Amino acid sequence: MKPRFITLEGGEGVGKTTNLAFMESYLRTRGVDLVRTREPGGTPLGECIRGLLLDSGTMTGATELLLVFAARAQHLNEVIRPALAAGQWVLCDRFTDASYAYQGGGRDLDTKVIGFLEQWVQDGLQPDLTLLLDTPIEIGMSRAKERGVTDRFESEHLGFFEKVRMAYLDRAEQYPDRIRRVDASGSLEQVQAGIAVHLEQLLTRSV
Ligand code: Z5A
Repeated sequence: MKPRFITLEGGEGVGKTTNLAFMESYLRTRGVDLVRTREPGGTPLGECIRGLLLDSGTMTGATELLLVFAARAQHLNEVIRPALAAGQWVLCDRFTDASYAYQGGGRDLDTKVIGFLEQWVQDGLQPDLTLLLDTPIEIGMSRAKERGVTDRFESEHLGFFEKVRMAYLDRAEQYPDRIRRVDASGSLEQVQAGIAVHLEQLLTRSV
């Protein structure tokens, strides 16, 4: 099987972590050898950058954008490209669509700058499949709140998350072949049934 690069995206508390575990076990059951990773993070340096992004005080949007791409450059070099080259699938919690959604949508940064960084750092590498877990903001926020801990992003106002969601939905419209929206507002069983449909399509795709 050709190694695939799959990313999982969505706003606050939509269930990425929960469903990534489901996706990992679904694919492993089908005989897929994979690496599960996340952004920002995935490498020792990337995890340090993640700490800065989530826990430091004020930060400009430009600083945020440069940090997520710094972590991504390291992640691609140390984890993602080597895994794909070794024939392993890569399952990644968030990737560059998050930069378009959070920094482009949420922080109103110029998407041309994001596009330039994307081209420079990724050099044409794109996920084969991106699942966008989508719920009305209130559902995701209330799920996240139940967990109790709040980071720098989670302290943002509702308008910020609305803009993030809209930017994600715009991306899905722009790249319908790669980004598949999954309704994440139902029960876990319903969401996972939706995810499984897309995984099956990928498992049976020959190119
Ligand atoms: N960021 C960025 O700005 N730019 C970038 O380029 C990148 C990232 C890559 C950290 O991401 C931050 O980095 C992120 C954007 C920024 N900030 N935010 N917000 P993260 O992915 O680590 O953080 P997160 O979005 O806050 O993820 P999360 O809080 O861990 O949420 P989640 O993984 O989507 O949800 P979960 O933990 O799986 O589920 C939340 C709860 O809901 C949990 O108790 C579940 O049991 C429950 N749940 C899940 N699904 C269901 C259903 N269907 N029904 C009922 N309950 C459910």
